Amino acid sequence: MDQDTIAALATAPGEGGIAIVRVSGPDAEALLSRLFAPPRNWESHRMYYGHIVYDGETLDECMAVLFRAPRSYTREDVAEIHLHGGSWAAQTVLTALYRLGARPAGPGEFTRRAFLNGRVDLSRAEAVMALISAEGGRAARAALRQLEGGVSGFVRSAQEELIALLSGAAAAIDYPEEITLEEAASDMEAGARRLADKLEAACDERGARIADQGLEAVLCGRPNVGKSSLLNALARQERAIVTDIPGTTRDIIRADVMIDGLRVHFADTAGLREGTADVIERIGVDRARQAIAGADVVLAVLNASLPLDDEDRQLLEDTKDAPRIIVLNQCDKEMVLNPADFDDPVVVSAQTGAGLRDLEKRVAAFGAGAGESALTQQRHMLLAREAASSLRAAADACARGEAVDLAVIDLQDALAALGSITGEQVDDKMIDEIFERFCVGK
Ligand SMILES: Nc1nc2c(ncn2[C@@H]2O[C@H](COP(=O)(O)OP(=O)(O)OP(=O)(O)O)[C@@H](O)[C@H]2O)c(=O)[nH]1
Ligand SMILES: [Mg+2]
Repeated sequence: MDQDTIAALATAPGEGGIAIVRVSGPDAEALLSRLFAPPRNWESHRMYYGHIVYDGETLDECMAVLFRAPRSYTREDVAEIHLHGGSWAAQTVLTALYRLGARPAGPGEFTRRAFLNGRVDLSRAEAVMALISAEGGRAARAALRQLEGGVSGFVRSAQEELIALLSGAAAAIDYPEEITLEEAASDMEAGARRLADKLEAACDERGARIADQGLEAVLCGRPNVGKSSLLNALARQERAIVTDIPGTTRDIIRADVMIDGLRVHFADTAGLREGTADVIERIGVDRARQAIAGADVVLAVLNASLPLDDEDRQLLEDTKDAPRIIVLNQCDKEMVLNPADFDDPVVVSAQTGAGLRDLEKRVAAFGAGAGESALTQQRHMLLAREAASSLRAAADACARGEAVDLAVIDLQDALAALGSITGEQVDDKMIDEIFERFCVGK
């Protein structure tokens, strides 16, 4: 256990209704008693009303609570002082605490203590950070599942399967009359491949990225079909300039929209046309093509009130293998294009808003399942893949008829990689790296 007592602002700095100062360590109760008036007989987990008084001066009116070890966030004695929001009161109280011997907490230090004192495993500690920084409902849900032990549970069951494989091998080595080495090798090969498949299936990098950072949706189409108008309608604000002059948009214009808990980054691009003499427009068209290549979903926009031209046909051809939604815009006008001629199009009007909700749902469907795989954090996926590749090496060794003991070494490597996910086997440097990504006060 760390012997010093740490303190920091636990709430976000800046204006707010309340600011919470958190203190953790052996002196938490003594420090709280020094500052809190009137004197109280602190009962654990109970809020008290009073004032913070230091050096004869009343710093703020407050509510305070003491969580006695081990029933606290860090498993140490923890005091929380709820002050009026705004940074002044909290800063003066923190200064007083530091003068009385508390040390300013480093980033993530409270959660680090929770981990070191065995209250949470590493994957849950990381979930706390993921939850704090979650940008949308989907990212938050993934973090919450992790916090509730989803990752730990998954890792534990994989470890159990691995241990079963290892004990099967041990049995074959120790009792050759009960099970032949060939049988043991073929069981181990099958088991190792099965578990490697399971670990790889649990990693969905694309889904994790989409849940965490959002979905890239790119609006493209020939000039004047209404891409910028659609962007503005989806963003519910005038982001892009709209005119009836073809070639209005040159730079990529972005707008972030939340659709059913999923963050979607819409990008409006320059109208695609060949042979324009305008240098700026040509650069814009190149950028548009790059954006299309990197999109999670491409919205190929057509003007439904005009017949298809060569540029439309080229766009449909160029995007046919991409994740794509065909959007027939300007349906408020007389329709010339027949929706039945297109592959599952969405018929909309940027002007009246008709069909926009359908379009949103179709876009969000490209993020379906994002963040719902068992593992969603880069570090965890990396280790799971490492374990899977050790398992495949073990399986290959068995298939080649090599000694079972050789495969056992690979299985042990896999076990070590899995252990690093929950922190059963981690070194100090890794712990430092993980907790340094936290903010102060957590
Ligand atoms: N009636 C009607 N007019 C629309 C609709 N969408 C766009 N327009 C009009 O079409 C013209 C072009 O719209 P923009 O949104 O600038 O088209 P764009 O595709 O961004 O064009 P570029 O930036 O030049 O590539 C403007 O005059 C819009 O008001 C629609 O759904 N219905
Ligand atoms: Mg435009």
